[in-house]
Amino acid sequence: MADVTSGAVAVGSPVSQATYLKDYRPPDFFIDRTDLEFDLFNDKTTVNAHLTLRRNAAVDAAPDLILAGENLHLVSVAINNIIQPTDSYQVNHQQLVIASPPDQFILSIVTEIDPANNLSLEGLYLSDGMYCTQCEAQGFRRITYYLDRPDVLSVFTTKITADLGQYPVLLSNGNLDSQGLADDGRHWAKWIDPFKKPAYLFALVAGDLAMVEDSFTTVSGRQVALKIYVESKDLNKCDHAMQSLKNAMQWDEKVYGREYDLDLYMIVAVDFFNMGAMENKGLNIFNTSCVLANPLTQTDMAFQRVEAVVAHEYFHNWSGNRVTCRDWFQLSLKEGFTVFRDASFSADMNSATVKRVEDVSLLRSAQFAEDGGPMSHPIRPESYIEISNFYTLTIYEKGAEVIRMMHQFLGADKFRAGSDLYFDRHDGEAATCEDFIVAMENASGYDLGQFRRWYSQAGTPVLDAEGDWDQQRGCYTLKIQQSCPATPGQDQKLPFSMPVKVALVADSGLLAASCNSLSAQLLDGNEFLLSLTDSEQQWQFTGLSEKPVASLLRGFSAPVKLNFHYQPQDLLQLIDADNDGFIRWDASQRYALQLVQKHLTGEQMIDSAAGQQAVKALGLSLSQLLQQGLSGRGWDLSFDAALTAEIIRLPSYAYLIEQFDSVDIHAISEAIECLQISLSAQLKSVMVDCYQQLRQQLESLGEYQPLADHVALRSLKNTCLAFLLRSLDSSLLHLAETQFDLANNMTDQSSALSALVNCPLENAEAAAQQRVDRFYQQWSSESLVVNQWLTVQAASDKPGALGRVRALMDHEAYDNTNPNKVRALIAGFCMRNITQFHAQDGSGYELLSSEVIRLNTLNPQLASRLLSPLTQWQRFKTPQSELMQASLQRIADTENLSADVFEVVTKSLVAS
Ligand code: B3K
Ligand code: ZN
Repeated sequence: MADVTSGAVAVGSPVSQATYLKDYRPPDFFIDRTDLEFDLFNDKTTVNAHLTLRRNAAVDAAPDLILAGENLHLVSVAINNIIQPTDSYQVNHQQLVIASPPDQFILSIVTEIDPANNLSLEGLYLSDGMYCTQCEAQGFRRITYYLDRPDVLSVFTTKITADLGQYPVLLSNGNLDSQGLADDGRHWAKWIDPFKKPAYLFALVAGDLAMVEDSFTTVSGRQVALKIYVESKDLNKCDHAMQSLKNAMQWDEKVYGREYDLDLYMIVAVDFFNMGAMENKGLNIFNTSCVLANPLTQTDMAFQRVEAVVAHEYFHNWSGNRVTCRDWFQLSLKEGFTVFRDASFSADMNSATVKRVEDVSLLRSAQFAEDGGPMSHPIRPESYIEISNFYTLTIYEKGAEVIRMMHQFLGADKFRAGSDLYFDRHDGEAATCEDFIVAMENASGYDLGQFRRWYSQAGTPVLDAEGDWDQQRGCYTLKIQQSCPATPGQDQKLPFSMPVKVALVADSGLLAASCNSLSAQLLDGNEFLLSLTDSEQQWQFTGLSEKPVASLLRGFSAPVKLNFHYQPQDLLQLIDADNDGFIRWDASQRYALQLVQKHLTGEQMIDSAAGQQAVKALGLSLSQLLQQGLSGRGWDLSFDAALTAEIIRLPSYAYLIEQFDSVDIHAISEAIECLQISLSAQLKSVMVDCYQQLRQQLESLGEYQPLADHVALRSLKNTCLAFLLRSLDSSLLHLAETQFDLANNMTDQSSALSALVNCPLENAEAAAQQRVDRFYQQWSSESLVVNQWLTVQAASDKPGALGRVRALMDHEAYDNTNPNKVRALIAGFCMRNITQFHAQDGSGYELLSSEVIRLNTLNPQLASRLLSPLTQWQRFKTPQSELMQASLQRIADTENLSADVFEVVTKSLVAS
């Protein structure tokens, strides 16, 4: 009897039931209007909801109306203004059932809620004395009883009444209709949102907020007021978000033909927020970390994140709000597409190659791990226990890769025609992934039949490629086999359809060739787009003038693992001569990975001659790269400095862990350290040169600006610094000390701090500690900077990290109910301090499981996310795997597990 798209599971409920896609049926009732009145008081909030209901004539509707509700105190129920006797309805901890109501009626429900004690940060809650909401996915049911499902779209009006002194600013979706004074020093504001929307896009804010205002004239000449609301102390940190918003609005008009629809666009920054931001119609609510940006307090990376998240939420106005999702299984319809859109935007605003490298890096480490772990699910899942657990890298990032593959197959023009058709056809509706694919097919004439498997099959496909060179015929034969490992509930997989972009590379660059296969398309500049559809396929490239190195999966054209037996010298050739930045970076990662693998099987990088030789060859190649970019007066901007920084950086632990079936993390760590020491010794002099020249060049560019070129130079400079401080040469310590002491921007200051804190030299310790203390004194009043300070310390792999983390948990700056603080310190330790988190005695796991148990009832979403490193337990060798499993069991044995934690823990343990 529960409605199939909600499937609410109350916190603490003993049975957590699953909801299935196959059970979807349209709603029994529609809500044409939702008129809300909020009376905010410090001890409670009263919500008066008037719902204009209409039975869905198109379905064989159940006689009763079933509304979802959680943690609500029901005061009264009225139908058409007549208060109903309590025996005419049923209410329990997750729903209100009205027996056999009329076909059309107005239902008025009065509920009381307690935002001040709502630490879950879902529904209406207080963030540092400011009321705000988070309703996606199922938070609205914590505000009032409702058909809390995305296919019920309604016109909302919202009247908010609150104390004028404490809450002078009252906001909701849409346009301000009217406002006035009320009794007892209170005031009110009424907002009307003319666009129909599902309840998950509802928002309310009440607080003492300052505001920055600007405006944007749309392509059709309409003026839109843009307002960013923050605490008054943060008014000097809004310019970048505002500029990013205007850039995004313009970009979406140009690239997707999408214009903004309301007269007002508001962003509110709050300090207590479970994720990055939320795209509520006309009233986005943002984590402060994704809005505020000032050169003194935020890094280049933070600037870029603000730009990306502001754009992402703005793009949702079309991909998510105007066209929303039919049910939560379709989440990737809005999220995958919107991530694809924001990634394209960021690529246009910054270094496109580096954006690609960053995205692929995240995908290959964290998303691939998810795809291969116990929570593995297709981008359109078939069931869930708690939908909050499915806001995953798979839905977002792999979802975006799937859209990207469609874009490659169709080409930019046909893809645009498809997206136009999709928006036109489904405007004002709740759509499905299938609707999107059909629109793409209809507009392009392209058959996406087999391609649909990306939506239903989980797991990361594996490509095993082989190349064969026929010198006499000048012919290179490429054979690719594809497979996909079993994932929970899916033993057998059918072949995927995917674009594999390839080229053939020689010292001189890309070679001309021809290929007469129907599944190969010659693109501009000697690249081929291969269409891989079978479990095994072969292509012959002829007319080659010399033996090539295969450059495969260019631009990371499909989200797969590629196995190919590259010889070390082939990889160096790709680093040197390929014109695809992703491939050059990937080749350096592969080279380093080969070194680590060989080290683990005995070809030690320091002790064996062959190992030394192999490191030296890589060092030579990297050193040439740095020398090419450096002219006498600094870095030549025609060489992408940001990409160079990525190429010289060693692979992350997350990536390396993914490459082994059975992970001995401490052996990997030892290998990486050897590589670090050998390479930094070899590259020391070129890096010092590079560092000094970049420093001077940046100085000559004047004041800090978050421009792509400047960001690139700082990235390379600080990558060199991090390298140099790990080179065991104490004469280089002063570089970081001086940079810290003289820094006029947070990128330089925090990079120097991090370099010092991670410096393995004993005599660095005092210098590091002194800067750690000074940093805190300087920035203790800046919450976001304090978060960076917590992370730098938590991520330091110097001995004793756990003790430092425990001490910081008692520090005045730490608040264990604020997700940003918990992520900075606890996730900072568990996800960025891999060796200490995996300490032999299990103490890292113990810390994490205790925190998960503490947060389980307070903030289940945060608890469940935090626990994700433990879900990977089966990948590790003993004793790690056993200790991790024991920690999971300890969580599983806890009473009153939230649905969020219950789902992740049980699925992780079942997989054993
Ligand atoms: N749509 C929101 C995410 C909501 C998460 C709810 N647990 C942010 C975004 O993707 O834009
Ligand atoms: Zn989103």
